[in-house]
Amino acid sequence: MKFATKAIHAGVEPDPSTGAIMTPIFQTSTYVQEGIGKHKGYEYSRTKNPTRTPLEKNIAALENGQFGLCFASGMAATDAVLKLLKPGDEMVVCNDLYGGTYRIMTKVFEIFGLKAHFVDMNEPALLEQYINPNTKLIWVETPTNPLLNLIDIQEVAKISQKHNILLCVDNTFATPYLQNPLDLGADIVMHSMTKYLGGHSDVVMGALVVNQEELYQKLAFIQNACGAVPSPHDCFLMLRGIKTLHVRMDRHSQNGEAVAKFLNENPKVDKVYWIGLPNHQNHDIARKQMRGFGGMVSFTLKGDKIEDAIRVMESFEVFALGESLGGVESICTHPATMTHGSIPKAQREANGLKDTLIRLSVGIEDAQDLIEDLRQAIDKI
Ligand code: P1T
Repeated sequence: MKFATKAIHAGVEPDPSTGAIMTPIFQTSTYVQEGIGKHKGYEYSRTKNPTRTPLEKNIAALENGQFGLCFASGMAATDAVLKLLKPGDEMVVCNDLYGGTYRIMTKVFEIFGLKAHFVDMNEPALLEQYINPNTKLIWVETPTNPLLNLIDIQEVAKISQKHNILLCVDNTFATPYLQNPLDLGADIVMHSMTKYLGGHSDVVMGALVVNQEELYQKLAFIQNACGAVPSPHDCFLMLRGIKTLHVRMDRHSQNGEAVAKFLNENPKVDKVYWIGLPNHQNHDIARKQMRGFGGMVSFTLKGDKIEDAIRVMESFEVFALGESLGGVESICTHPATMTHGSIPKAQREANGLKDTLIRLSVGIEDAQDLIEDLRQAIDKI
């Protein structure tokens, strides 16, 4: 099956008791058993729920994987991956990444004895120097949040396989429509489904997809033992959102291109970060491992004054100011104070993330309206 057909049908069957084409919301915590050990595959909804099961099959199919697991948030999915490790283990992590991922690794799991090395993965060969016998996980986010760096998944996978280390790729920005990390050698794909997969800014959810049965069993154990599972209602909303993922992503990419080109030619704009621009430092990697460029665009203004950046962000009429991304509506975020505030300023700046950076999640409104909104906001400075 091709992607668009999988997005709508994979894992989803008409309800056998009624023929309902949409998966029912099985709002139940438990299931009546006919006798001890005699049940229809469902015992308790933390372990399994019939609205969640089709969704887990669907996200697995979209990632060309065997097994999917859904969690109450993207962070809960990340938490489950980190719980595969034990005290004394180390991980090598890309240095530009979602602030919450940095925070859980440093502020939560460091206390339990895990050590994270945050490194620039532009040159994958260089990450080998951080690998030692305790290294158990390589964590890659690509494209990265918020600087839209690209990491060559195949090159990193060669290193992870050589050293027998798990490779987890956070595929939130790309979505399975634009990139499939398992096909490129990753062991685990992680998603914040809150973003493009849900697509309507109304659900918080995460997912993991794997191919190896043993790894799936370990993660399914953690999912059930720790219990950060999504509600049946949220699973229904997520299944509904995913049905239009391919259509939305095409429009996000088109609008992303229009916005990036406008910003690139605006005399008051300094640097534009969009992976589809031929002058993007890793544009060749985008062409190699992705099928499109998406709608995430970051930029800085000439003169690099924080008051100018704030003026622009507060002047938008169509772009909403807030956290999150990937919804149908355009959102503008100030990473330094919002999504990446938990990364110390010195470290943020060492990674190239300035306090003046503006991040746009370009929605699927009319592209001309978005450009006019950017023009009037930038004209205010
Ligand atoms: O918010 P949650 O569903 O828990 O997902 C966390 C997460 C993980 N990975 C990436 C790349 C992310 O961008 C996020 C969440 N990010 C935002 C809320 C944001 O505005 O960047």
